[in-house]
Amino acid sequence: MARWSVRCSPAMLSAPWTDGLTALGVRSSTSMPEVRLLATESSSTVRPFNEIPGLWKNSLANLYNFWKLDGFRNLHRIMVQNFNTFGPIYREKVGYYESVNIINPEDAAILFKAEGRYPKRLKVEPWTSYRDYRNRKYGVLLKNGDDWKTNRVILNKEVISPKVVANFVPLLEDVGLDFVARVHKKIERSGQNKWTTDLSHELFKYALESVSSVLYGERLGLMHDYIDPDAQHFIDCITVMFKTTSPMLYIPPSLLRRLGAKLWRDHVAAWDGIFNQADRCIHNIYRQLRLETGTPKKYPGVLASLLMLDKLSIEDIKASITELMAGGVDTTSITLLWTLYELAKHPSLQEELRAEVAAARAESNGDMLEMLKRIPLVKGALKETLRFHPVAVSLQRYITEDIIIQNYHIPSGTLVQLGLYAMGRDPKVFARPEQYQPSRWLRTENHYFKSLGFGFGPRQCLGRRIAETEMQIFLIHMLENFKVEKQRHVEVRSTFELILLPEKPIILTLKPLQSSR
Ligand code: 2DC
Repeated sequence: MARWSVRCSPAMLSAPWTDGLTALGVRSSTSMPEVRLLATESSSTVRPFNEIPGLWKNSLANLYNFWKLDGFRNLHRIMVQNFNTFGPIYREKVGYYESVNIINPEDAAILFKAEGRYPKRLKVEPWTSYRDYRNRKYGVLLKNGDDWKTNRVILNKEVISPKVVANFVPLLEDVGLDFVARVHKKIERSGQNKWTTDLSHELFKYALESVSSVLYGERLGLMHDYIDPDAQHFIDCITVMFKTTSPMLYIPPSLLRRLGAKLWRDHVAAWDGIFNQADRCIHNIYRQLRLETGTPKKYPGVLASLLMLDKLSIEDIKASITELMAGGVDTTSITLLWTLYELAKHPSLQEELRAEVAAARAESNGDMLEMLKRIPLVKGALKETLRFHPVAVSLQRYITEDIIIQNYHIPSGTLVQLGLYAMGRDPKVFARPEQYQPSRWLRTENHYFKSLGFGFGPRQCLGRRIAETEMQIFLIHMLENFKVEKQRHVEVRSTFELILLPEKPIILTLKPLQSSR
């Protein structure tokens, strides 16, 4: 089978194939003569959509197989297996959803160039069903078309533009310092000069405290010993919400709702809990804002900024703020947990990162915003974590024009998925993928469409800058204060619960760097 890929314009599809070949020949004649050879041999006819390999003919049988393989929890590994069986492109139909799957960065580039003006990803049906059922508005995550664009453009300015990120830094730094103080206290109380624990609960609180402080400009107080039971309930609801979503990707929620199934009821209860907590936070800020007069002295948070800007309806603002709050807990905390786990496995890398942070601190007189510009290896570590342990198993788009990938014609309107987890572990894409090497993200290598942990383009993760800043600040503080260690080598795999997460608890030990404090 000829294996090559090249960027194609839609014109190449309708034009006589010689045009395509000329384009190819010109592009590759100097660097890759073998590509031209293959092209003349086999691409005189681009192969039709129906010839893409894969199991797409019997969707019910596939659903049954999927279920037998425990596919609801193994989606990522099944995708890897499918790429091994069928090659870099395959078609699939499981239950009611049909897609073309790809794995190469060059093909991802073709996909994202065909995403159109209103990029659309796979609809997470249980999430829209809940909102329809409870009569709540969709936030920017679930909106499409013009409505999506208008909201997204306004939100971008308040959430991911570099200008506002500077406002987040002092807020996030406070949370980071409180987290460190809390760990020191735990270590002291243990009487053993170390603290061994499953950090996930602490990280959930850190993440919720961080995202809330950015959104609301106010602290929830989750770094104390006593924590508000409502906040804990919110955290638990998010976990249940994700967990109950994945089976409903394949079994229509409308059906489960009519059957009164427990899965649907649990899902509704989880979202109810999430919305109630978010509503309370939003209401609180809204009331304060009406009492205040004049412009605030300090940065008031994303919500207050949006309300004062007065460009989106209050209902639209609430919907997107709720999504950011719900989306900003498990995603960052799990990424941080994986990162600490990798640092514990690689003590010398840990030292290297610590040295980078120390140098950055010295050079920037402790100014956090300046420090963040001087920690390329720490940033590389986060990219490396997202490569090996991505939050999202895949990125998807409904393409808005015909494209050619791996010499197959894919018609406009098709759902095309990039297997992000599979790509991150493919030795053809990343040399020695099993090794954790933050340095591979330094400028020496080619990163063309390889760093996709937050997606790509105008539909990429809206919370990206909050998440990145929050995680960088966390790592800086942790590296400056503690050594991370782990017990014997135990390999922890990922499990799919809509997002990918560790299949079992990760136990880590934190030791203070200066042992006599
Ligand atoms: C799950 O096959 C697997 O960022 C499906 O913070 C395809 C799919 C579609 C949308 C993806 C989802 C997967 C994983 C979780 C994602 C989601 C879009 C946004 C969401 C990637 C890959 C996430 C985690 C958001 C969640 C915010 C929400 C709680 C309001």
